[in-house]
Amino acid sequence: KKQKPALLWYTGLSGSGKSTVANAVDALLYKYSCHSYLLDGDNVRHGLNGDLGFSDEARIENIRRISEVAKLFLDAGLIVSTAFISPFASDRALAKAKLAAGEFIEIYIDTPISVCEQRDPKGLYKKARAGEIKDFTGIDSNYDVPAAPQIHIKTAENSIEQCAEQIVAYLIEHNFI
Ligand code: GGZ
Repeated sequence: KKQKPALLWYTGLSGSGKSTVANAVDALLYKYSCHSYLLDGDNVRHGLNGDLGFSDEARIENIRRISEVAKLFLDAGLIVSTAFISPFASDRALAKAKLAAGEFIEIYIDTPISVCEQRDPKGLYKKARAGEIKDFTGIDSNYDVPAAPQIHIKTAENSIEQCAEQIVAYLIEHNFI
């Protein structure tokens, strides 16, 4: 059975678990013999978008380029995942509008900021609270909570494996894989 191209658009706060869940989903997709690719900060913000910071304008351009690159991968037939905060609903809507109906799957990684801040794997929340980092999402930069995500993930209540299974179940149910 052939896979159908899809864009798994992860959105959520820093430390919410976007990359972790997306990597777990990608590992499952590999087991299902699917051809997939994951775009995240590691392979995009250091390369293609190395010139961009975290002002509103820079984030808008970050997401615009990511959505264009994702579209290219979709054209090649892949199941693409993007794991970026993507804080603005208007930019997520623009990404969705570039694709065919149903191809854009918004995945809200809904982790309370208190939990993200407790995890603080890179010490960024601490720095943001201390005023050493400005424009930090959830502190002094806005995050628009998705109004109607296709998939709603709670990492504080479920294991990574359960979260990944929930997403793969959606893909099976909607005949993407
Ligand atoms: C938010 C920041 C900031 C500021 C650096 N605000 O937890 P991380 O480290 O690995 O993920 C965050 C990442 C956010 O980059 P994105 O490309 O996903 O953001 S956006 O979609 O809004 O363009 C965090 C780190 O970069 N980081 N400064 N001020 N996150």
